[in-house]
Amino acid sequence: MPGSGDRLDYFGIDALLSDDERLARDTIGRIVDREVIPKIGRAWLAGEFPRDLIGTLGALRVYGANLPAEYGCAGMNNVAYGLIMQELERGDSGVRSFASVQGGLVMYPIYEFGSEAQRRRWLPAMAAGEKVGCFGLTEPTAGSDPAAMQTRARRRRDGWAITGTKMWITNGSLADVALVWAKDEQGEIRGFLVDPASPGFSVHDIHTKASMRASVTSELVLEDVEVSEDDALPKAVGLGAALRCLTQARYGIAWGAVGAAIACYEEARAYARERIAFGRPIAASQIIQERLVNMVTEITKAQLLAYHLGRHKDAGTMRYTQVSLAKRNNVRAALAIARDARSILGAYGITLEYHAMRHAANLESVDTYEGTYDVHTLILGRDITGLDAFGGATP
Ligand code: TGC
Ligand code: FAD
Repeated sequence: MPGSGDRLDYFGIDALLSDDERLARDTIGRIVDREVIPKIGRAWLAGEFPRDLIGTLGALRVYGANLPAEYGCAGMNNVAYGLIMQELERGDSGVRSFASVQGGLVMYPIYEFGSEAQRRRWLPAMAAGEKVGCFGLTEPTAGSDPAAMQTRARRRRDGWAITGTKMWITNGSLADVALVWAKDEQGEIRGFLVDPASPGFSVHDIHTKASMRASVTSELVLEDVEVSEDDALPKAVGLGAALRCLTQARYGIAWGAVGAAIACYEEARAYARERIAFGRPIAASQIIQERLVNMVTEITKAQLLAYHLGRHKDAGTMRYTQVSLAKRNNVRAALAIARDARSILGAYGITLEYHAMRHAANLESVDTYEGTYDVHTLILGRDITGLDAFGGATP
């Protein structure tokens, strides 16, 4: 019966995939089953990113898997890439986040906005997991509105000097290269590849998170950090360049959320079939069945959105507003499913032996980062009405 097996696929999306797409999904799925799921609860509790995964996933060319093979990447299509993100987030949002930032937010801009020398220098090493990147756009006082950033890049004789603070930066203290966005003296936003070992650069990890605990999140402080002209991304000029990177990461999140939701649904279904209350499995009660059916319905809708979005991306017809719709819907749906799965598990659901609570806590971050639910509402509202509701008034 569709949907009763190990992996939920109620509408038979598997049959729409090519052999290569299935292979990518199943290869990474097996790694996640073996290397992530049995260990991640402990890492999450300890507040540690499982660093041994960096090389494992690099060897499988997970990072920037949709970038060309000539730069050492896997050269996969975007549906295969999305399925990989789905599998990683079935394990943990922090693991998917590591790969999203590495591939979508650092390798993609180097490929898209970088010089040939920058591509050759960074992409093969990052694809292999030998070098790690982070992406610094958000600041302590500018998140949803990155145009309000305070970080400044001043021209020097042979390069630039950057001063400012970036906040909530995934992979911050793991990074060998930080892509930092700053405004030049004309107010134009530019992207720079900054060496974290540079004088004036410091990184401070954030340890008080109750979400995304198996992920490194940091503050980056830059005090007059010198960056040579060779490390400025020549085509990363204007806010639109930074926003195009976000589109890549948001695309992966739309798929990743499906993975987290499937993990929670499968756990809740299995538990409900075993758990006896009032002399019968709780899954025999109408209320529990309705909740499981609602999960299957929302996951199926999210799967179809992600799949169709991926086909659009491969055809070159994807619009960034469609990515907003999929990210907004799929993450909010996954969050609701994770919370509901947690409650079906009763008291056991609050522990890290089960996965629903960890996913629910992580998804709070996913709902906020890469554009909050509200920001995507306003992006879509602007698209369908032609009117901008973001504001602009001075408080
Ligand atoms: P706006 O006028 O909307 O845009 C300026 C230009 O950029 C174009 N554009 C986009 N292009 C591609 N993709 C997108 N997503 C784009 N969004 C906008 C736009 O068409 C325009 O082009 P042009 O030619 O007309 O100049 O600029 P705005 O200042 O009004 O921006 C508004 C807003 C809210 C949409 C935008 O700033 C935004 O998306 N804010 C949310 C910020 C955000 O998502 N930050 C994420 C930081 S990174 C992160 O969270 C990583 S988490 C780890 C992980 O990913 O796993
Ligand atoms: P704010 O922008 O201050 O928003 C606060 C609230 O106000 C939200 O509910 C928002 O929806 C609402 N709001 C804002 N504007 C409006 C409006 N016009 N109308 C209605 N409501 C509005 N950033 C990076 O650059 N790189 C990273 O690697 C990165 N990793 C992250 C990892 C984690 C775990 C987290 C939690 C965040 C990360 N971020 C990163 C930052 C993230 O992108 C921002 O948190 C996000 O963009 C929201 O910004 P903010 O937190 O400043 O919230």
